Amino acid sequence: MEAAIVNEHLPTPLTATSEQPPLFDGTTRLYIAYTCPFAQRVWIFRNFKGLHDKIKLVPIDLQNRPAWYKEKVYHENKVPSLEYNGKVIGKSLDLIKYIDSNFEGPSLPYPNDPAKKKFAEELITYGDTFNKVVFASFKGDTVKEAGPAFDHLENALRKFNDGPFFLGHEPSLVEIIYIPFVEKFQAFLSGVEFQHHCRKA
Ligand SMILES: N[C@@H](CCC(=O)N[C@@H](CS)C(=O)NCC(=O)O)C(=O)O
Repeated sequence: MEAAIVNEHLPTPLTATSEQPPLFDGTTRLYIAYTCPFAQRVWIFRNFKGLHDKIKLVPIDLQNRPAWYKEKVYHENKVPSLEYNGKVIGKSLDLIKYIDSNFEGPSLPYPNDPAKKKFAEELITYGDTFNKVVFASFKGDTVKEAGPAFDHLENALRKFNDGPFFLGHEPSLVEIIYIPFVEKFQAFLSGVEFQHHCRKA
């Protein structure tokens, strides 16, 4: 997986008082929130495919959301969503697959090896469970409840030893699915872990 580094100007998020960009004027727009891990998955993938000029980023301020987003753009009122070809579609994993099949650029390296393929599918399915378990653990005994979910990932990383990634020697869709969440959780949980040890000490 090799992508050129592009210095992209990141626009200011649109708020309740921002005007709606023209809808269905032929521009392909990816509505995101910069800090949303679901949106980050699709944003990473758009960059990986080198689609900076083809898919315009439209960041939304989720705390101060423009009403037109729900009313006119995406009724589910969530990010990410993609405006393309006269329609708006959502859901990060579906969007990655949709962009992969409908736009130019490299496809995600996907393993031929049946064992790796099966493992990739299992890990992608486990992604939702992982996120739910970790988010839910924030309300309870975080270390005890989230621990097994992280152990599951640690073990998954050890499964193929031909490289450091989930499927071995090259990063794949599995990394794109997990990285935005693991990065967020890691930052948050390093504080929790510290408190946990302090309470015990
Ligand atoms: N299943 C969706 C989840 C998207 C999602 O929950 N996005 C959050 C931000 S990280 C959102 O838009 N929340 C706004 C809301 O629920 O009102 C996906 O995979 O894209």
